[in-house]
Amino acid sequence: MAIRDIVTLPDPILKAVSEAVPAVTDETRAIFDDMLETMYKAPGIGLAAVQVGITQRLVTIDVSGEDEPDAPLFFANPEIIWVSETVREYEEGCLSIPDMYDNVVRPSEVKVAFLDYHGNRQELHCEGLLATCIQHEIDHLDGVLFIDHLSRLKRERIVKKFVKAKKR
Ligand code: GNR
Ligand code: NI
Repeated sequence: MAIRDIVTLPDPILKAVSEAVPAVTDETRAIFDDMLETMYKAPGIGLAAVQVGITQRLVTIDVSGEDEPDAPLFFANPEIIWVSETVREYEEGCLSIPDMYDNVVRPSEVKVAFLDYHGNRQELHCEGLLATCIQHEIDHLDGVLFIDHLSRLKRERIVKKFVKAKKR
């Protein structure tokens, strides 16, 4: 396992649409393992492969609390197959735009189909923080960041502030 560098704004790779994996192989699992280690080290609750420069549709998530045992989740080719009509607003952040936060409104529950760590097809009903996080991560696979859900004014303010902070 290895910790990989996390790509930050304004790297254009963050706008890339990632490619579906044809199958979950040992090579895929090696990427999953590195992603999990990188995510825990950051620390973050989710990571998309594109954030470590790999444009494959792979996501790791762990929304367990600090005093709970680790509960890693691995998603290959995750697809949202159902969304609730109810929404939830949550203050999001992103490891690719460190220290910038704003409220994003998304469906409060989603059902996701994906291939797990072993390549088995699964469906998972997500709510709460997990629902917010999986939607944030699937957005990354489509080149979308949480700031793309904000008004242009708010987005441009965050990008400007981040780029300025990064230069210091
Ligand atoms: O660590 C993270 N926290 C977070 C908080 C609210 C909504 C989404 C997230 S995901 C983020 C890690 C990250 O950037 N994943 O892509
Ligand atoms: Ni992110």
